[in-house]
Order: sequence, then structure tokens, then C-alpha cells
Amino acid sequence: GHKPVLLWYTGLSGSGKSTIANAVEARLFELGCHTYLLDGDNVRLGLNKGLTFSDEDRVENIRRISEVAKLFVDAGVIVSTAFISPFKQDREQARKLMEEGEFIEVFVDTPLEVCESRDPKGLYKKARAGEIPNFTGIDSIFDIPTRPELHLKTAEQSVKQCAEKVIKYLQQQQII
Ligand code: GGZ
Repeated sequence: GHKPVLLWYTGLSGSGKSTIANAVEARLFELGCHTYLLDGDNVRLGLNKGLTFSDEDRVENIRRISEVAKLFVDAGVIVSTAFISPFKQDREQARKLMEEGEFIEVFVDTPLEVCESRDPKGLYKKARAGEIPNFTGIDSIFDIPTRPELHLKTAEQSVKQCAEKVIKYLQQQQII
């Protein structure tokens, strides 16, 4: 058995949020946990279709995601969300929706230079060329999490090590 919780991954584009969340999900699946991952692929193209990357729309993006995540947690699922979620206030709002101990903020802390050198989709290159306005880390802010439950440094640790750190935390907290 497991307790339903929300693993809230936050970090820059290319930081590794989705990759690590997927690795954690695979481990949780092996352990027999019921999980669900919300990310850009299933949310920004569906529920949040039409939202841009203006500050206002990012706030609305995160607000809807938080509400949907809460519904899944209510249904007994271990939910993971992998969105930049750049604004501290919005992450705190998501935390407030949940019960004590149900919200686990996972800061995927990858330096901008590293994200930019990875640039898997060529977005940083485009942003630097002025082709994508309001790009997080370039001309749109990212509030550094000050007290995340978990702090992962992907430039220093492998995906597997990061995922293991999340699993260990869940075991220590007796969530799984
Ligand atoms: C940041 C952008 C932007 C801008 C498109 N700024 O690496 P990706 O491609 O797959 O992840 C990024 C994703 C960010 O969407 P989120 O819903 O996570 O953002 S937020 O939480 O701030 O609402 C990137 C792509 O969308 N992308 N334009 N201007 N990332």
C-alpha cells in the first residue's frame, strides 16, 4: 500500500524534470503503486490548450494543474507534475491545496548553462536569437525554491541516483 501524495517537480526547461519523474514512476510501478504523471505532453496540448507563456497564462496553467493533481490525490494516486512552475507563489498555492505532508516539492536544480548546453529541442538557441519571447531563464524569471523537500542536482548525479533519492525519501516518510 501507499499514501497518495503529489510530487511537484520544478526547474528550468531541459533541467530533467520529466526524465527523472519518468524514472521515479517506473520504480513506483515496480513497487505496485498507482501513479500518474502530468506533464506538458498531456496537459498543455489538452486541458490547457491555448495558454501561452505570458506570466498570466503560466499562473493559470499551474492553477489548473494544481487542481487536477488534487483530484488525482483524492482518488488515491501518487501524482507527479513536471512543469517549470517558475513562480514561488503558484507553487505555494498548490501546496496549500494539499494536506500536510502530501505536497513534496522536488527542485530539479540544473544550472542554466547546463540546460542550455543540453538544449534537446533547440529552444534556448531560438530564445537567444529572439525567436521565443518570455523564455524562462533568459527573459522570464524562475524563483529559486528556498525550502524544497528534495533538492536534486542533475549536473552532479545521474538520473538513476536522482530517482533513487526520491524513492528513499518516500520510504523514509512512510509514503511507500
Ligand atoms: C519556457 C517554454 C517556452 C517559454 C515553450 N519558456 O523543454 P520543454 O519545452 O519541453 O519544456 C518547456 C515547456 C514549459 O512548459 P510549462 O507548462 O512547464 O511551463 S510553465 O510551468 O512555466 O507554465 C519548453 C516549452 O514548454 N516552452 N515556450 N517561453 N518554456
